[in-house]
Amino acid sequence: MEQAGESKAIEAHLTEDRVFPPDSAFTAQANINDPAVYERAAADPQAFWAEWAGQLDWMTPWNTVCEWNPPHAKWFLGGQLNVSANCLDRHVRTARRNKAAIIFEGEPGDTRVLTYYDLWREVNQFAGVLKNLGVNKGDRVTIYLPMIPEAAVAMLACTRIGAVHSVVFGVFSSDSLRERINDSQSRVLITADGGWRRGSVVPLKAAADTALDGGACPTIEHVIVYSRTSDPGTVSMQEGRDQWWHRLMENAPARTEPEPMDAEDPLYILYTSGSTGKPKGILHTTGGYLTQVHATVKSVFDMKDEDVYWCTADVGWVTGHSYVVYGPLAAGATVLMYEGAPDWPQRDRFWELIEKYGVTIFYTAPTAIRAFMKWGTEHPAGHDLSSLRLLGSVGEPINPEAWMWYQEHIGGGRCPIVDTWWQTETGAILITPLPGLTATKPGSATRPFPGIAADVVDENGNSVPLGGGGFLVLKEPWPSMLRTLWGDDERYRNVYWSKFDGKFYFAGDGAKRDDEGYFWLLGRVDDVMLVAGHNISTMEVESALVDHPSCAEAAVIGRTHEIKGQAIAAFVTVKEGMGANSDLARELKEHVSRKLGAICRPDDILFTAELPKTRSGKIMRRLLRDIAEGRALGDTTTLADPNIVSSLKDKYENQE
Ligand code: 6R9
Repeated sequence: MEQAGESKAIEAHLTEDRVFPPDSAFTAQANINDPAVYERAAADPQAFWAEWAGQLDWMTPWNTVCEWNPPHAKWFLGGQLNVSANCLDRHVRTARRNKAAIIFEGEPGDTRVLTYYDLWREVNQFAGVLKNLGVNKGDRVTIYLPMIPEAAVAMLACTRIGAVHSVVFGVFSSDSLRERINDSQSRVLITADGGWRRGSVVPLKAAADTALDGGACPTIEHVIVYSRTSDPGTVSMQEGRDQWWHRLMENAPARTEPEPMDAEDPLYILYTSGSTGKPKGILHTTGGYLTQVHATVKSVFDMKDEDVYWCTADVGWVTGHSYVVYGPLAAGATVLMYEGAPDWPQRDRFWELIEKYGVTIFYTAPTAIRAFMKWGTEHPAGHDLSSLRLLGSVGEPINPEAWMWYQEHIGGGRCPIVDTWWQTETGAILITPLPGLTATKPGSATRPFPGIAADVVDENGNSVPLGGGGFLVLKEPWPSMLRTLWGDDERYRNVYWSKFDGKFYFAGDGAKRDDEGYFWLLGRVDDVMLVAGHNISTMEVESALVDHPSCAEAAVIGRTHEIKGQAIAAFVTVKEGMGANSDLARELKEHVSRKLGAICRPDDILFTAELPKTRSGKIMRRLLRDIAEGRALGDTTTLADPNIVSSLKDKYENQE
């Protein structure tokens, strides 16, 4: 989101009456089961957050909970702590010492279990490696690794010595890597020879070499290479610059003491792509961030010592930072980490893993759920998923149809679903059910987490009455919020704070609230369509399409129309074995019309085998708009598969 959309109010068309009250047995055992938590937190949010912060290990206590000079917040001022000490040392002093911290399964089927003590030992040593290479507190380190335990080791080792990490998603190109290294001015790059994806090697070291070629990243002094996929003898290493991880570890000290960090010291930078311009370096700091990721893991995922928790996100995404590494490890949880693709070697790999490790909590994205729906129910049905007790969703609005499928075919009708709304910028979950308290409705992220002041407002910043739609804003600071954009505070103010004159944080999303105050996320406001004077959310039309038994996934956009202003165009993938033809197209248009009203009826339906998505699985409607308007395609660097848009472009142009 670079500028905010123009819409006045987003109309709500979709109705959803199904309600699932919390199960009394679940509530009885839940970490949070006193409904008064909402009022208590609303009455004194600072006291609420201070209570959670008090559950961490502090080296020096804070003296001020929150200092708010809009748009800059500081939390737990005066306090000092270390993130790796909170994720490791305090557990190693207890019976968790020998508990599995990370259960790893590589795509080829290799497995490793690291206990808290193992992870503590590795992090101590690797922190020593970084120190020996001259990395100091405040220095930046770029991490470009596959989804392997060393990614967590590298991140935690940085936090141990106070270095600021910038993780770059392992499948990003050399250009993206170079841009991110140079923006953060990293001194060290940590990478691997490669990682496994669908049976092939993703050549990370080769991509890193291209990024660094010819002195293109002048700040990089050292490259550390982990050997994952090949014989070290076959990898090209640059003398004086590149060193093997395993060699460095041989000479590392056994212990590296955790550095006391101020609560507001930078913890990490994570780049997200803006729709225009260079990527934004989201900056998170130490004390508030750890407080909120820990609080949400305990409250939203109901994390217990007995759980086996699996979040399928890559560490290169914020979900991997907050809910694979920092939140769960701060809570002393057992985390399953899987390297590869869900359909390798077969489409049941995820269900096989859940059965194999007895996973109890499973957190994934709607895009994955829709892929599972498309592949058919026989894959989960072939496995015993009875260990599961809680399911989560994140990344996009989840269509009611996908929600129902998830509940029935994965959760066995028994598991609460937490649909969690948040962003790279928010650091942690902000809108979500609490599984022991909240009655859920398919497609709604339900209510703000206790202590979070979310609202839906109109163009003038006035709160929209219940039942209406508008812009999602945050009216008070929260501990894990971004502090600024790395090196560009002015852009931070412009992007997030300018729409409502510095008063509210504007998330860039549209939302409506129902009569009970439940939040229904409607997607990015930049995607909202204006059809004959009506503001229609792409998300609602997509949900109506996915509700049809033949439709697997849909992406909807507005294209220019002489009379209506915009006409609705839908790109649709169908389920396995369904015929994509003009009869179905007609039927789908009718179906949407019946569900949402004639105003929402798509003018065009184009069938396609795949939709263009970012690497974190979000549909890129901006590119579909370019296709439909016959424009040159905008920035495609964050696409998972750039071939999809070019073939769609051909298809679109030839149908007309
Ligand atoms: C965590 C993450 C943030 C954007 C956000 C919104 C969308 C995420 C959602 C959701 C509806 C949910 N989003 N979770 N929309 N319901 N449960 O995804 O961070 O990659 O920064 O994306 O994703 O549009 O603004 P990030």
